[in-house]
Amino acid sequence: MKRPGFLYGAFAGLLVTAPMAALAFLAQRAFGAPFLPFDLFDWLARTLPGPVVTFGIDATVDTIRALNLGDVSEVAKTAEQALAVGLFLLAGVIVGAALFAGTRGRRSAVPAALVVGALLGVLAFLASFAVDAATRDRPVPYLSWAVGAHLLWGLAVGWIRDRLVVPSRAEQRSAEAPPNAAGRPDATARRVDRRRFLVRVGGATALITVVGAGVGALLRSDVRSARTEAGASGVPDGPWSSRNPLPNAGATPEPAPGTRPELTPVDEHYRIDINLRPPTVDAGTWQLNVGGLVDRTRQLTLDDLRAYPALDQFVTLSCISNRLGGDLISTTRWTGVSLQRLLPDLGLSDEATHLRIASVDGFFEIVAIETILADERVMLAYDWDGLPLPEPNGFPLRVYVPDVYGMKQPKWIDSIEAIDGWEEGYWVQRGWDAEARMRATSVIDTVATDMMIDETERTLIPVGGIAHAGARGIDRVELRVDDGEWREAELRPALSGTTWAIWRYDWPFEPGEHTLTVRCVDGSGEPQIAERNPVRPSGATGLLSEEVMLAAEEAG
Ligand SMILES: Nc1nc2c(c(=O)[nH]1)N[C@H]1C(S)=C(S)[C@@H](COP(=O)(O)O)O[C@H]1N2
Ligand SMILES: [Mo]
Repeated sequence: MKRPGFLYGAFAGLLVTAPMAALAFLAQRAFGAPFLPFDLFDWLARTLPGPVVTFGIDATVDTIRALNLGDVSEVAKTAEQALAVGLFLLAGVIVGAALFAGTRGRRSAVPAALVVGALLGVLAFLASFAVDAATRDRPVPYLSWAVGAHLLWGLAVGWIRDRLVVPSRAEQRSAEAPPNAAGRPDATARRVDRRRFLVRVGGATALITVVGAGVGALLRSDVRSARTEAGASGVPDGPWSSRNPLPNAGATPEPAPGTRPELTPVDEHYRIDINLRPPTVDAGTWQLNVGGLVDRTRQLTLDDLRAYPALDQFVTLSCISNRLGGDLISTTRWTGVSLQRLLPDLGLSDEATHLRIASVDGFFEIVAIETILADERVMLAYDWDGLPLPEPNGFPLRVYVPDVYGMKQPKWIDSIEAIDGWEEGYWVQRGWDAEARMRATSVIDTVATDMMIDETERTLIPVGGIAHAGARGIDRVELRVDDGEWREAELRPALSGTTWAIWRYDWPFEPGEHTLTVRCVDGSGEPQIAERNPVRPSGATGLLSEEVMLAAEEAG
């Protein structure tokens, strides 16, 4: 008997895995079922060694920047999602090939395929259970779902394999009934039949894939937006910034035309985390578990936390992976409860020196109690710009610690454990800076050649951008044209001591080609580091330059 080889198996794996992914996507959109390919990818991202993961992230970000694909955090998520689906298909191809190869001598591949399917189903469930809060919430239906889907996968692959078996001549001769009306076809005829069969199966699976993915994409995600709901019941009239002037409204200088918004619209705030889809947390059942070195464990609800005096502060958050001049930095207004205020009510024992703050996605960081006692701005935040945190940014609760990069600030937190020593946090374990203090950075957002200012003697080009140095503030921003002197820019008062400051320099330019370079000095008098360093392990350093070409007729 001639058995189809592993290449057929690879193809069968692809044919069956593609519609399975599409149907899983449909199930996610229709019922909010955890999406296997994403959960597996997220599990890999947590489990693989730090350098491998960081290499993957670097390669993605480099590609996005090199090809100029746009918003880094958004495009990177999409690229990772595509990669997750690609890897899922690849796994299907490999297991399909292995199944065909491993069942060579067997009459039927179905029993083996079912066993493999069941195993894969359980593995997929375990991966999902490890990374996805939705799976932990409803383990039984999702276990059945994962095992059922994989059993079907096995059944389909096994069936294809059995259908592709070509009987030998001797077997055909001894066969009691002719396989089809044409009499006794030889192996060549069966091979043609094989191809026809595969084309038919391929057509059917392609159809299921396209329809499943298409309907899934059209469906409005069933997962209700907790932010909208909480916002509807809690806060009346939309974002805080739509109802209030910024604290520095009317201050001078005005930002140069083309400077980024001083307050980032919340839906444009960058997003970085280890999840392909943000975890959805049910605000109704969510609680913050406080344990470890405490007199007794406590469960705090969102209402408990909102009952404390609210602390409002403008915050610029940046990712340690932000490249020089990159877009992984944003500013909004955070509201929450100061941890300093909350601490006495947590019943910490005397040995407690640190808090281990952990999230529903397995992310965690350690905050020293000393830091909390020294700075009332360390807080548990529940609102951004006057509305509950958006799901991608940590709904319902996240931590804020001034002066350190985003990797130190868990989102979606659900537990605080008092411990008696420092530990490495999630990204520190994976090779990033233990302190992760924000580097000073300054960026040219705009050289507004279309908004020149005509004076009697000369014409000025407004140049402007931002400078940021964690909670140290910005003392001075300077601009240099070509190899000239450093000239001081005007500084707009920042929204707070922890936000970026907008600077502006009205440049009395000369026509020609110029290089503009910007640098800053932070509030403690420390100049921005000019030496170039990559983002890993401690955040990017270096000065940014902008090339401009000004034709003679532009001079007034
Ligand atoms: N639970 C959780 N919190 C997290 C992360 C994460 O992966 N999981 N990523 C951190 C990183 S690296 C950054 S830069 C900030 C980004 O916050 P944002 O997405 O709201 O801008 O979240 C931090 N908090
Ligand atoms: Mo980050």
